[in-house]
Amino acid sequence: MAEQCIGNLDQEIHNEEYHSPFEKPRFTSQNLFFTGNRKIESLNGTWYFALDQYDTGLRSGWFNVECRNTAEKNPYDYSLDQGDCIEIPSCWNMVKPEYFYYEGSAWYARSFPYKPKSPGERVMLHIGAANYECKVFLNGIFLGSHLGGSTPFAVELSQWLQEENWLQLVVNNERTLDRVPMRNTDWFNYGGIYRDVSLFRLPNEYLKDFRIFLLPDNTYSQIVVETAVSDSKANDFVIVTISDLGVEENINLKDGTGSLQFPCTPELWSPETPKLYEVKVRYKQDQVTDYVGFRQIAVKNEAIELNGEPIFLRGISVHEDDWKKGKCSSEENIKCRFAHAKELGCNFVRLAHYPHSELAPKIADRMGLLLWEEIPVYWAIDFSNPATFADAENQLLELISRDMNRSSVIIWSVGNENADTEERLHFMSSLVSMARQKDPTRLISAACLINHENRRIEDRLEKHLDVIGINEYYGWYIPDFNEWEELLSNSNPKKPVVVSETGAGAKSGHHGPEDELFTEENQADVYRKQIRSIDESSLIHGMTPWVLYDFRTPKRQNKFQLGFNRKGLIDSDKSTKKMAFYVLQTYYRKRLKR
Ligand code: GCB
Repeated sequence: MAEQCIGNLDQEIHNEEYHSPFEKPRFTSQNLFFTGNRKIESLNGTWYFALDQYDTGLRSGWFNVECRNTAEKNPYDYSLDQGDCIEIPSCWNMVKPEYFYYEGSAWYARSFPYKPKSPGERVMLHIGAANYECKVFLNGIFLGSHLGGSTPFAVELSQWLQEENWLQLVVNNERTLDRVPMRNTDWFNYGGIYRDVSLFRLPNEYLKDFRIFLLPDNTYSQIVVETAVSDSKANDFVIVTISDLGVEENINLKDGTGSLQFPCTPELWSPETPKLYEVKVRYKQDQVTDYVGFRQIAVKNEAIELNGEPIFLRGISVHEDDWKKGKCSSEENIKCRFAHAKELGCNFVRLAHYPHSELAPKIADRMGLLLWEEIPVYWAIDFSNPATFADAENQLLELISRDMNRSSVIIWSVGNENADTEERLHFMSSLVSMARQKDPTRLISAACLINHENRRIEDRLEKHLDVIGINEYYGWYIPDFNEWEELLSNSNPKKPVVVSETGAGAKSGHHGPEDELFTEENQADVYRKQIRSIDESSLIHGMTPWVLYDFRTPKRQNKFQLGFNRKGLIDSDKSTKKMAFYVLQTYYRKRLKR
């Protein structure tokens, strides 16, 4: 046994299949449970940390408990509880200058004590997000791994817990062709555990899933509840209480799941009246609370309707990016982001290009902002690879499961700017069908490319979508504005179109003539022209220009960019507004009155 610990055995250095024992089981949406507003025991804070560029840890067993005990005697290349440390949540790139461009594996380790508090309790580890793969080891045992850099996952620890425990998380953020996204993106590939790590103590039988929504039948008078409990044989009931609406209903379970529709006329949620109700759910010893708004979003007569009224989506796209903290977003950061959107006059925000923090939709629910949420099916991912599809589908399922009760979320987007091939059509239309089947309360979209050759809004995926997102950069990548106007008059998509991206780059403080690239004047001019044509077009029912803040991306290295995409309306300092900010603000204020 001790021999296995030695990191320089031939077998270990020559074995290129070293990773295969550490891939399965995979933690997927099936492992998630209903978190509601349950009590947590936070595992955030200081963890031991070791970069592991060559995957020596997996090759030579850095999880091996015996190695730790004999480390003094064996030439062992890892100290579990000595050496470097890191805070969770964080992106390692932002922690030390020498970690900035690191892409690869890193080992996180910490101990924690455990004492049961009630008989039969079950303990779940919940990780808000780790980019991109995360392998979990508890007390030297491999429990499984998760794929997907922006969605939460859960791992039941109960059966392996001891009085003192060592938890090791191995995170790998390599960019590979089969991942979602793949190697090439226009944002920075931050690595690490950048959302909360928590323990939840659940009773032996607990609520696994709980969804509550207004039935989208135009009557605004029926609430639907769907639930599932941990025991797939349960035939008892779950109780739902909404005191402010005088609701107390039993939902009968059959084989662990149950649903109920009952009459109820809540005050409707909207950006102007973001009314949330306290919803309490009880199942045996398990009690959970959620705060939920009730609204209906639909497409009617080629327009988007919120609660039966046509709505123009005055939006802005945002990345989860901070020049100091990377992808790590605190409640304060998100509130600041949304406050800027509100100041612009937005009623809508596109959370691009991957699921943002779970706090974002919770805050949007309270602040009254509609959201577009998206999975990173971005550019040329490997559409013909079934494993890539399984990964993308699971990311979407995890997102839906996480945010199902968030009234702010009105659109699921299944991807961004993917070439119109057979494989992509099959891949993305399958995602659309799955999302529709899982969630009847939201619209499905994707940010599509336009057909420049035919000068039309034209993409075979459109027929599967409720809302057609189009990314167009007339005035920037394509200088000829006439083509855009021709394209609009040429198109008749018979579905509402949202301009999911448009914009221009400008370095804040750089001024010059309107036709000089990267000046604030040029960016403002592009916005003026875009706004004029969008305003005049009856096809367009919303817009989310690109982008609220300048953001970090290795792709952009000219003298104005220096590692940042400069299409922000606000500088990466998150306070200096460019001229175009005010151009869009003026338009949105005018649009509000119509
Ligand atoms: C796009 C992409 C977005 C880029 C943007 C740009 O179309 O969807 O991720 O950052 O263009 O700035 O070129």
